[in-house]
Amino acid sequence: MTGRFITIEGGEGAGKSTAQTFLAEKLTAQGISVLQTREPGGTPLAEAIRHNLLSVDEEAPVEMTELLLVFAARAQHLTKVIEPALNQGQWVLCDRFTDATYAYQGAGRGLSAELIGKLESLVQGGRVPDTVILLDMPPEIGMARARARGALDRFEQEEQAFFERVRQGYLDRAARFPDRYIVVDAAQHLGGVQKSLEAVMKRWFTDA
Ligand code: T5A
Repeated sequence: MTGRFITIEGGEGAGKSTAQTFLAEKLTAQGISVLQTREPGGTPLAEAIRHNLLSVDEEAPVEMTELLLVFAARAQHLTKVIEPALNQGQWVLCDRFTDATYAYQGAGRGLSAELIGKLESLVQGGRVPDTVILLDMPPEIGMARARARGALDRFEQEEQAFFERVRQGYLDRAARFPDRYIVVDAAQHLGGVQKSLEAVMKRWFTDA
């Protein structure tokens, strides 16, 4: 028995953590064993890499270093946390995964999808999420939420055009992989987002 691998994606402040907590509570109530995790991060070493990636006080990585650090953290996280959990039949809810790399390092920074694809194969073999929930919204709404929360991290300090490219990068991936992607309008009020998520879950149980 293997579990289901669900990732939650979107721009800054799109509501990913909030959505993940909501999904975890609902799934747990259905008797499903859920593991909640995030990227970059999910193990002590991967969290240390996250700290370096997001920090505005450390030396900023060049694009290629940023890409390699993201995949280094992912290799650790996948091997130590995600694969064992799936093999034990747990459902893994992960706040961001490789689709974020295509959106941020690919569409955002301009690194080629071919290069990202090579690293994806190297690090993940054939492992891809069963479902990617994309919380889509205009970047300015998410950035207003991020600003309201306090100091901005290194990514959050990027210019508006960067976030527009990231958003388009995600939407292009969603169009390319319609079987895996579910796009949710994240600009609606929280109750509306949760209703959409409930509809997604209903589909999982009817399809099962
Ligand atoms: N990154 C990551 C890469 O560049 N490449 C990669 O491969 C990977 C994996 C990680 C950074 O790393 C980069 C991208 C990122 O910049 P992060 O912490 O995952 O950073 O990303 P953030 O987007 O910064 O995460 P946040 O925690 O800021 O945002 P969330 O989780 O999307 O939003 P959340 O749930 O914390 O909500 C934000 C606020 O909005 C409210 C919440 O209560 C909260 O206050 N909210 C709503 N308000 C109104 N209406 C709704 N529908 C709401 N939903 C939530």
